[in-house]
Amino acid sequence: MTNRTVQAPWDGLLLDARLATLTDNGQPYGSVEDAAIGWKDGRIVHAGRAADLPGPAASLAREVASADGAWITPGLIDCHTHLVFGGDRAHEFELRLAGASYEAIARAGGGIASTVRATREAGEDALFDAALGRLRRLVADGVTTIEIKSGYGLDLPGERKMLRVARRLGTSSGVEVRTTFLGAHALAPEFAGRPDDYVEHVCEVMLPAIAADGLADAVDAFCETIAFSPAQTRRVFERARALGLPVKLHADQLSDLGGAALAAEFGGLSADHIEHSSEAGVQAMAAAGTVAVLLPGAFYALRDTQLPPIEALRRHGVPMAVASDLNPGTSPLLSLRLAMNMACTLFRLTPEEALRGATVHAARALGLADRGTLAAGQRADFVLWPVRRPAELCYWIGGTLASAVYAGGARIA
Ligand code: DI6
Ligand code: FE
Repeated sequence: MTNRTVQAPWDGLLLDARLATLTDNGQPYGSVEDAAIGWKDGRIVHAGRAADLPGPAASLAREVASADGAWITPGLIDCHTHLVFGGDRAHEFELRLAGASYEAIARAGGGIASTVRATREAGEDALFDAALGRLRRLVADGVTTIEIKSGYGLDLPGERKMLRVARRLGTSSGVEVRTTFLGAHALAPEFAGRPDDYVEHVCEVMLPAIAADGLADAVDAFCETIAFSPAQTRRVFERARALGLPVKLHADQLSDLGGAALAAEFGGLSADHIEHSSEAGVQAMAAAGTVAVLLPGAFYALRDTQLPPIEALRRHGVPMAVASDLNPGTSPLLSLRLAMNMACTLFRLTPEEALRGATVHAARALGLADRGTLAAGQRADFVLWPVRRPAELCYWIGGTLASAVYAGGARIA
C-alpha cells in the first residue's frame, strides 16, 4: 500500500518533564532538565532531553501528554518487607512504651510468635485483603516493585500460604513482587527447645518444597541471639545455595554476630539492618558486592541508638539501599518515602543517597538489573512528583506526594 501514514510506534510519551534518572551522568540525581520520557511494550525507549527526541512528538507515540514540569524518578523499590501477616501488634507497642524491651516480649511468647499464631489462623483471602490494603498505600506514593518475605508461618502450610498470597499480590496489583523465604525467622512453637531440629526441618523439608513450587526468589534468615546462630544460618545458606537460590540476611541488628561477613561469604544479595556490623563485616560486603539494606523504621520504632556504620559503608563503596521493613512488630511503617526521610534524619544519608537507596541500590539488593534508573531499555517503572527539587521526596515527612505511578508502562496509581 502506498501513502500509508506511519503507525505511531511508542505507547506513551511525556513532555515538559525533569528527570532524576539516577544514572551516573555526572549530574546530581543523574538529572536531566527540559526532558521527555517515552515507552513502548513496558520498556523505556527515551529518557533524556526533549530536544533529542527522534522526531516531532505527535508522530512518536500513541499518547502524548505534558508532565507539567514534574520531576520524574524511577519507580521506588521497597526491597525488604514483611507485608503479609495476620493481626497486628499494637498492644506490644503499648507494652514497649511502658518499658518492656523487644527481646523481653519475644522471650515471653509475644513478638514474632504472636504474629505467627495470627497468621496461621488467618484464611488466605483475609491475609491477601489485609496485605493489599497496605500495598496500596505504598503504591500510591511511588512503589512499583516490592520484596515480601514469609516467616510468620514457620511450618510448610503456613509459609506456602504467605508466599502464595505474596505472588497473588503481584498479579493483581500491577506491582512486581519478589518473594523471599524466611523460614528461619523464629523458632516454630512445635520445635520449642530444639532449634537445630527446626533448622533441619527448614533445610530438608520446607526449603526444598518451597523451591520446587517456585514460590521463593531468595532465602533469608534472622541471625541473632534471640533467633538463629551463625552456624544455623550457615546451614540454611548452604541448602539455599544447593538449590540455586540467592541469599540475604537479617544481620547484626541487635548484636554483632558477624552476620554481614556471613552474608558476604555466601555472595549474599544483601545484609540488612547491620547496625552492629564491624568494619571487617563492611569490608567483606564490599569485596562480595553485597548491598547494605538500611531499615531506619525498625531503628526508630525500637528506639535503637546504635547507628549503622554509614561512614565505613561509604568509605568501602558498599551500595546502601533503604527499605521500609514493613512488619507488625518493629516497623509498622506504611511509607517508603518516610523510610527515606528517616534515613536522612536518623542515619544522615543525603537525600540523593536515600533516593538511590530506594531505587538503583534497592534493585541490586533484589538482583534486578532492569530497573532502578531511567534509561532506554529499562522497565517503564516511573513516578511523577509535582515538586520543585528531588530533595523534597526526603524532606516532606509523610503524606502522599506522587501524582502518577507507572509500572511496566501502565498507570497503576
Ligand atoms: N527483624 C525485623 O525487623 C523483623 N524481623 C526480623 O527478623 C521483625 C519482625 C517482627 O517483630 O514481627
Ligand atoms: Fe525485617
